[in-house]
Amino acid sequence: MERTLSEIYSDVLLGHHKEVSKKIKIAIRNGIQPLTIMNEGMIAAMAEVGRLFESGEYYVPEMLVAARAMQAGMNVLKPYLSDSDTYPTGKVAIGTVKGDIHDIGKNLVKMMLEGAGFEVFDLGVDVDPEVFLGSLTGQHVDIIAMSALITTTMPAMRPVIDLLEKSGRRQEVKVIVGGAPLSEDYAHQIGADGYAPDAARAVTLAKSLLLQ
Ligand code: B1M
Repeated sequence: MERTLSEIYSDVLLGHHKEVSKKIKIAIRNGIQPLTIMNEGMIAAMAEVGRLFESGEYYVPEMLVAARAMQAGMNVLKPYLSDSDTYPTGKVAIGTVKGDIHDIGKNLVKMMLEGAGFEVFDLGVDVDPEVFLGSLTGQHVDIIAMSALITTTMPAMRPVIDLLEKSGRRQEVKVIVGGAPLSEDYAHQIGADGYAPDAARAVTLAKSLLLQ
């Protein structure tokens, strides 16, 4: 089991997307839990990609091929990440904030929410505050979910909440935030309804907010 996981880890790190897909299928056949594959094989590899980038051993192209391998693996894992406990289905509009094009974490949150029975509208990356607000038009949305991966794009979350307030629509929707540089405290400061450190806890948070 550990060998397959470490091969998945290395293949994500090196951006071998076909190998990643192949080995994930083998891991699933061998009974390794999808969340173990995701956390120990794939997310751990992306953390190492970040470390290598910081230390100057990786550049943007290496990050990009690793991201492509990660995305290929996520597509294989998607059907296995569903949750049988799907009682409070709701609607979520999710996006990565203005100025930020990182979407792997956002896509993972989306996949896990869908697996838990939520209907998710994906607004994409580099999303303007007006587009978050616009997602409420013509449909009922329970939760707006924002992701940010860079310290300089975190401040793009507050304008979305301010715009919801100015337009008089803040009370009709919950706002949740997440992404590596975020914290519970930051979420509180900007007036969000909740923060989740990872995709699994984003699902728990979304479910709990629907019950409020
Ligand atoms: Co960039 N990048 N990147 N990058 N990148 C980081 C974020 C960085 C930390 C790398 C580093 O220096 N160590 C750094 C930011 C530093 C900072 O904050 N100051 C950085 C930088 C600097 C940049 C550029 C500026 C580089 C450049 O051009 N010089 C540039 C910025 C572009 C832009 O957005 N304007 C850039 C570009 C890129 C690529 C395009 C090459 C690529 C992204 C490809 C893509 O997303 N399609 C990329 C990548 C791959 C990374 C790292 C290596 C990996 C990110 C990732 O996908 N992780 C990243 C380093 C790192 O994270 N260690 C890095 C895996 C993913 C599953 O985790 O997204 O954290 P994450 O999601 C987690 C949680 O955060 C949480 O759930 C997920 C886990 O379950 N979560 C939520 C996320 N969103 C959530 C929302 C929620 C709840 C939970 O509720 C709504």
